[in-house]
Amino acid sequence: MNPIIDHISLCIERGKVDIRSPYPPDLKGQPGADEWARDALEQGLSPESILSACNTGMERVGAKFGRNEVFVPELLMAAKAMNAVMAHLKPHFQAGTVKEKGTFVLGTVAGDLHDIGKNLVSMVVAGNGWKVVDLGVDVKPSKFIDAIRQHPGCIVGLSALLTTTMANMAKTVQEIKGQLPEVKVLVGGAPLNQKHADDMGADGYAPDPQGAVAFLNKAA
Ligand code: B12
Repeated sequence: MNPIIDHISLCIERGKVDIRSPYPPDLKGQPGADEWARDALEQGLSPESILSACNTGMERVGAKFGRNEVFVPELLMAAKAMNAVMAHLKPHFQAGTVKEKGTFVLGTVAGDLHDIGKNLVSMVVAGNGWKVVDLGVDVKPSKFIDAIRQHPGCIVGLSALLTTTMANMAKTVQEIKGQLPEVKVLVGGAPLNQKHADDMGADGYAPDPQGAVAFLNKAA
């Protein structure tokens, strides 16, 4: 495996954003996620392999968090490092946009502040020819409904990363379906599976951005 991939995973896991970042102290003065991502692309590594390296880093820091070995500040630094990589990847995922196929209204549900996965879905879906209306994080059902009314014919995507906010996701699906039954709703996020989606009354579940694109292209 290319050593740059390991560097990227490590920078995400340790929250090393760029060479100027003094955090973490033992990596001070060394290149960070920003520089390694740029080098990786210059060396011809694929955006997908770089993204996969980021996910490895995120999984590792998430597992450490689960074992109480690191805390929220470390997760925030990991997120910041991942955002530095995503800034390099964005043009690659958005390349090749042709005529818009439709509108995808996307957001992280109420109570949930995780947006890295949602942002990836947004980038890849936009890169596949869809207009994305990103409502951000902590989005209440009423805000989704307002956006749907502003974009007739849209398809909706909901993201949740916490088992606790899955209940808010279910409520959001129910409120959308109650008021606008014709609107198709796709759900995703690490704690979810197809059964959760079915139980919530969603039209689809996808584990990743590629699955979201497949759902949208089929639903369009
Ligand atoms: C970074 C992070 C944070 C950052 C988020 C920063 C940000 N801007 O997003 C911060 C520090 C804010 C944070 C806070 C918290 N976090 Co946190 N966090 C993480 C961490 C480490 C990584 C998440 C991530 O970005 N993964 C990488 C992305 C690319 O993956 P993803 O989000 O799963 O998205 C992919 C798929 O799920 C899918 N997808 C996502 N959304 C959608 C939507 C659609 C429509 C589709 C189709 C697909 C899809 O596609 C994406 C790309 O493949 C995870 C651990 C982990 N390994 O996941 C914990 C984790 C999610 N957090 C956790 C917890 C507990 C918290 C806190 C409660 C901690 C606390 N005590 O305060 C708070 C909650 C804050 C809140 N109200 O939301 C737990 C959740 C446990 C649970 N199951 O409920 C985890 C699992 C850590 C753990 N091991 O315990 N966190």
